[in-house]
Amino acid sequence: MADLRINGARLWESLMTLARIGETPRGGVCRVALSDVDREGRDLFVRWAHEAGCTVEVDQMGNIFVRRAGSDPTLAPVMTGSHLDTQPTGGKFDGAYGVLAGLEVIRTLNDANHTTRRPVEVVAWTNEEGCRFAPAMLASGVFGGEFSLEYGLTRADHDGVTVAQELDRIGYAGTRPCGGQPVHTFFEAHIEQGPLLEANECIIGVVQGLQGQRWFDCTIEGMESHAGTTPMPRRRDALCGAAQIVTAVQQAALAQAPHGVGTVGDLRVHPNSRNVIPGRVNFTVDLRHPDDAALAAMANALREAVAEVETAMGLTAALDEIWYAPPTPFDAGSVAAVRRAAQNLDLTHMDVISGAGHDAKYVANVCPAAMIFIPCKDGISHNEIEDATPEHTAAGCDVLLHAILEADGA
Ligand code: HGY
Ligand code: MN
Ligand code: MN
Repeated sequence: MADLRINGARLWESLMTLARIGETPRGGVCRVALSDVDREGRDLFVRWAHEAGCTVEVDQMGNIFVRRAGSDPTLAPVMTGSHLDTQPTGGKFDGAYGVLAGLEVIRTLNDANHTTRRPVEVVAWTNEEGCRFAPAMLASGVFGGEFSLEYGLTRADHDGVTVAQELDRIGYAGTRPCGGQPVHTFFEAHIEQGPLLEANECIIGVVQGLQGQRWFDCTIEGMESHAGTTPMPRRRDALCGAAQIVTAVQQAALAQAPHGVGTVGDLRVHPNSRNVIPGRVNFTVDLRHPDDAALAAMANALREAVAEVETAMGLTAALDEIWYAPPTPFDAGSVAAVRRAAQNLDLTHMDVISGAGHDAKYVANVCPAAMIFIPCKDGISHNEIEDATPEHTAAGCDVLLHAILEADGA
């Protein structure tokens, strides 16, 4: 089996076919979680799974489990997978690569007529991105026991529509319990979404773990009034207050250079009229750092900035920390299996820490887990121009294949 290789052309073709579902005019993909387009992508994956002779189960959070039987059904499966949902201006590879690389491993094992001892499962996790329903990695989080099922199902989007309602609507409200099943090992293949592999001319990232992140929702209340008649000293301008906090987020991250990052990605102004002083602003804050203490310092700096704006500008602020995900190291044995596979395949590789969150983070709560990164062009992701190469997608999938085969033999 050491000489077994996946079919890179078939994998690339599958990636390009899936990318047509939700494709955007700029060549990206918009398959926001539990939308009709997400359902179309799910349906395609399920069809391909059946064509590959697999069984398919859907759990209570809509996670899709594709299983290829092994010789001993009593053994816990070796699992892989990622997510099919994307950002609104997402790319062809974020998430989709890990799901279709898993499917390609199954197709390759079928071609080789190889029966593994353990079942091999490929999972498409619901709502990894967290852009429609916060927090991110919601459904893998329920599977990994980080969040309750009730919490997961009741997360609502900006229109108040819940995960449960959307799972029902698109026909993916499964009956399989979410979590509680044994998993031997979980491997996730993903584009790096950053610049390190390209900068170091490496094809494979051996992911040591994920950095920590804290998400906040912030509401600033001021006073709507006339843009023309209200003198500046009498204003309580919620957007001016929010603007100071946005700058404070940037300063908090820069103060923890080079690894600290801080982002305000979603900001809504009320009433959003050009000649009304904004009375309310709602926005999100995403803070991340590989070191927990530095991350806590960034969060404290944010809280201080919010308090200052309240006092100085006569505004009312509510800062709600909705999610804390500490830095997570992966299982050393599984990380070593990824490294061995890259070495045996003679692929350039380097150790990396993931700047992005991934489903492997929460699956690691219940079993040994590790990740395989491949480069993406200029390190760009969460952007419609996200790009990768057929060579790299194939190489990462070969590493996934051999890491799975090693785990199967373990
Ligand atoms: O935000 C992230 O890191 C991931 O894309 N959910
Ligand atoms: Mn992703
Ligand atoms: Mn993403």
